[in-house]
Amino acid sequence: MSRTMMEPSAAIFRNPWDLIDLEKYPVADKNSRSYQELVGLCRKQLSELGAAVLPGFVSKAAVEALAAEANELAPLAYHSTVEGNPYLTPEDQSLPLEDPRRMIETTSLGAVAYDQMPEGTLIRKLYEWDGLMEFLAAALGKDELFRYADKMGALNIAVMKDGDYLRWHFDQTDFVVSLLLQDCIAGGAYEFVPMIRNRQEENYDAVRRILKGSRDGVLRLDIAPGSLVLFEGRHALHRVTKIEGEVPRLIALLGYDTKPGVVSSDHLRYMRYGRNK
Ligand SMILES: O=C(O)CCC(=O)C(=O)O
Ligand SMILES: [Fe+2]
Repeated sequence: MSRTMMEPSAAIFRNPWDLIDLEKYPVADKNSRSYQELVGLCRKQLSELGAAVLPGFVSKAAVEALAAEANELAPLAYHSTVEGNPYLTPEDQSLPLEDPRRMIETTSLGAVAYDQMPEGTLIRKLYEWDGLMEFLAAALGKDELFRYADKMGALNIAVMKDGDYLRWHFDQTDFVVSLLLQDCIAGGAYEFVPMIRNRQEENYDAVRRILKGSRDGVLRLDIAPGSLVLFEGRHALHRVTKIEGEVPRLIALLGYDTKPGVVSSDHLRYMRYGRNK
């Protein structure tokens, strides 16, 4: 990353909280009433929808600086094309073809890994700030959160270019925190079906209908750059529709876990970053 790009932003955003619109989102002031109200609002949205959206979480100036930074990092992204089912399980040929576990689609996207982001970049400052992590724990209703300990997977910038697509899937983790940095010209919509499955019931019929094109219960998150999204993706089927046009969709994915020291598997690292070291 060139120093000319870094210096002006670094001067304006000395502290991680300088990136955040603190008037709207008083995340630096744990003891205030407005902090507690914000936490309450997030919990309510999460329990009703499985998602909480905080539009304009980072200020306009901060989005510009973060997007500029992400555009500089984007050429480092490893692009992968992976076929699979929504459960990310190996294909089981004993199942009927109409079973959603056999309904294969292709995901294609790029990822800039945490270890490719220089120390001191704005996105790292934000992610590495304990204050944000504490706020997220409260908003997600967890006692404590830890940054994901994987040197590649902890923080990612997903780079989705013309024709890229993130297929319908369930997450293997309880939640994802994302910050959209740059939107594409067309496509790239975040679609989801809240609580289509739960711990007791897989609801394969409903999943199959969505995979075959039904719009029954499908919601769209209409988010602008600068929005922070907390999403519980284990029970919600979700996807990002195909990107169209020359401007890539850039989104930061902030990894946390309720346990310390959690890392990714070798297999997943090879798939997502094309390397293990
Ligand atoms: O790019 C997004 O908005 C969602 C990413 C996602 O669903 C995932 O990483 O599992
Ligand atoms: Fe997901």
